[in-house]
Amino acid sequence: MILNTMKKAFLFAALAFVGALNSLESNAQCTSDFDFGTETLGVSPNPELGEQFEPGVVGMPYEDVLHILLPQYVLDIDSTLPFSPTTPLDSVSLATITLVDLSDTLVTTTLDAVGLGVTCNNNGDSGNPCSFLGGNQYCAALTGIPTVQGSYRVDISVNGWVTVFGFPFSQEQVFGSFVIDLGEEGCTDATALNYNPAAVVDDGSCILDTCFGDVNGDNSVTVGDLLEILAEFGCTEGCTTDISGDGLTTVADLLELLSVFGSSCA
Ligand SMILES: [Ca+2]
Ligand SMILES: [Ca+2]
Repeated sequence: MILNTMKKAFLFAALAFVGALNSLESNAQCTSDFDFGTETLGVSPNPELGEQFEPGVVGMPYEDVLHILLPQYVLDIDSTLPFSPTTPLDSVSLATITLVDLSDTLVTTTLDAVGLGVTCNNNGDSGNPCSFLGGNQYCAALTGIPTVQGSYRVDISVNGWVTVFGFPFSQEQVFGSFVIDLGEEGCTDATALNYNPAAVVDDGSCILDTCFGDVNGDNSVTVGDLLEILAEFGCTEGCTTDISGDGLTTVADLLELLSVFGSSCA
């Protein structure tokens, strides 16, 4: 009896586990819902518009989606190709994705090696989910948990297929202008005092060098600032030259100013 209950509990646990796996899979599935407007060919993010994959934080779940709109005709991709204007683009399939380490471009790695993977969704249009048909919009989800820090160029190699005089003909093309940064959460402002070069996602912790003593904003502490303080000397409310932080403009501010007099800030 007890054994039977245990068996049932085990079965239930196993089913729940399989269910969890399935739901994980469906979470990774993207939806081809990007608005390309009137374009016949497009990609998002689009490196030509300065767009890139979202940066990833090591140890934190990552997800970004690549949207692709394929044209109906081959010449819409490359008008110099020796095809007629009505030659249809049969399909484009993903061949390989290689990561090139931007700190040493001789070093390459794989998505898998940095903790990421690709899940294509071709809306069920063909057996290979990473095979996309011409004239349609598709997507591929980039998901995982980054395991290493680094800045990588994402070289996406695809095979484009056309049928010429009844023969399938393929051409490989590499898209190498995507970049993905993997690192930490921290201060990403290079001018901040606590700038973290490994930070790829800003967590709002940046402490900016506000150029102490510079009340007239010219990035140096000079007689100009001294005159500003003297002009507001004795101020007790809403003082713009209160550098000591006590709410007043007094001799304390003059002394603070003199302690950094002559300094300049970057
Ligand atoms: Ca100044
Ligand atoms: Ca003061």
